[in-house]
Amino acid sequence: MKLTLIYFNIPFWRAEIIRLALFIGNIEFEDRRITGEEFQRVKVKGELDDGTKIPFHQFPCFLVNGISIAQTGGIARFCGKLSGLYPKDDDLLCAQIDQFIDICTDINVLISTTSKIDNDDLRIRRRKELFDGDLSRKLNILNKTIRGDYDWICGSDVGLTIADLAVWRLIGWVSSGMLDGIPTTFLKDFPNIQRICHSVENTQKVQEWIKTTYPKNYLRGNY
Ligand SMILES: N[C@@H](CCC(=O)N[C@@H](CS)C(=O)NCC(=O)O)C(=O)O
Repeated sequence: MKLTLIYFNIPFWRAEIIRLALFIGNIEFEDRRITGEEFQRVKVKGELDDGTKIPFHQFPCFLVNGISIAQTGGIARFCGKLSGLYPKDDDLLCAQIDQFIDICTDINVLISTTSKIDNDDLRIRRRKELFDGDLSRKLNILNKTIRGDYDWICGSDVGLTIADLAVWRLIGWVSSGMLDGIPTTFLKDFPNIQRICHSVENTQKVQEWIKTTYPKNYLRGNY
């Protein structure tokens, strides 16, 4: 099976959940990284310059033997099944994992509403308001939803799943300092989220991936 992930040249959670699931599972894939210029053309045409179809004109896009698949959650589940980080025959556990991927999407979308604000002062003000209001509320609920006695979202019997990868990298982005107006030290107030992030950070394959693929001095997050 020929697998290709198409995304930008950044370790954003939408791509990392997929790249890492495959890397951890020792599954070979092409990690194709496109430029911002090509992205602008894809947004209009719905295909790469080489004619590869991009469903919904969005990234990430995943090719399985040349067939294009979109949507972060669906791709992550497909790769998670290949790598053993998502169950193949346990619908309840699947749903428990899915809910965390979807809350990551909700938090991502909440923050993205501020990213299109060009005026620096206004953007920073909006982000401060967001953090003081809806964003902290969501983080608090996420923290409460993760069990206080678990090192992994689904417990130590299950271990690492794509839910842990999603939360770890999304929170890395939110706490990185790249988002002006959002503080970088908030994770200390959300110990259950922080513990999951530490578990993922301390995974040997994750460390290996970071060392070999992340730009030096990349603002990876404040865990
Ligand atoms: N629902 C999609 C959203 C993906 C998404 O918003 N991707 C951004 C890049 S990170 C994008 O392609 N935006 C262009 C657009 O939506 O037109 C998913 O879960 O993958």
